[in-house]
Amino acid sequence: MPDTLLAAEPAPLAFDPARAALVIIDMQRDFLEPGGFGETLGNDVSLLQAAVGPCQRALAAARATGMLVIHTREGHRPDMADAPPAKVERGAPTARIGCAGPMGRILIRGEAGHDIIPELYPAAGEVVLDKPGKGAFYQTDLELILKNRGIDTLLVAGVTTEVCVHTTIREGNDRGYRCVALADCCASYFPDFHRVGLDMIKAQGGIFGWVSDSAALVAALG
Ligand code: C5J
Repeated sequence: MPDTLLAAEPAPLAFDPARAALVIIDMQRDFLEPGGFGETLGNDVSLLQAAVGPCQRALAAARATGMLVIHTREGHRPDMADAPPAKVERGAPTARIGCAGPMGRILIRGEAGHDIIPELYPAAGEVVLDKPGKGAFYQTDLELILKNRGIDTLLVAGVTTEVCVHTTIREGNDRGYRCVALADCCASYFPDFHRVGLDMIKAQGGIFGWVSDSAALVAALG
């Protein structure tokens, strides 16, 4: 398929949709719904709802073109052997990782809270990637999956902008991928961090990549 032009900052990006993947980061109940990990840290989880509609539109466009779709989930094994004590013990949450909450054990694989929100539920055949850290490349087979599919461009959506989205874009950028943050498909508990996080990606001629949005993606793929 010929290159498609995506409106983006700091400059438009020509990409081949057949060599691109939509990577939706951690749109899990644990981050977006009351009673999950995000709320235990004292956050207003309703702030993340803004990204749901734009993510749905980006996901529909990606599915319509047959683009590779990857959903990630942050979380840990039930025995927590992969959960660093430094992560579990940090801060003063109302319930720590692994503790029982209204959606099951906090940030533990297989629990209701760990699952992806119904609005963005993975379709059959889409990749669901479990990750123990913030970045989607760390201790996962993401790089192998991308290599096997000949992917060179990552369109990144999800939560939270300055944490798991940013870490993944930094990891992808260092590995040679063209990384695009879809601004309205990302959200943060801290609106200022969302804005500045996006600014950091596109500054200095695109030091980590590009910033675009769901409408530009839909237009490019349409
Ligand atoms: C956080 C994430 N914020 N998915 N995780 O702890 O961004």
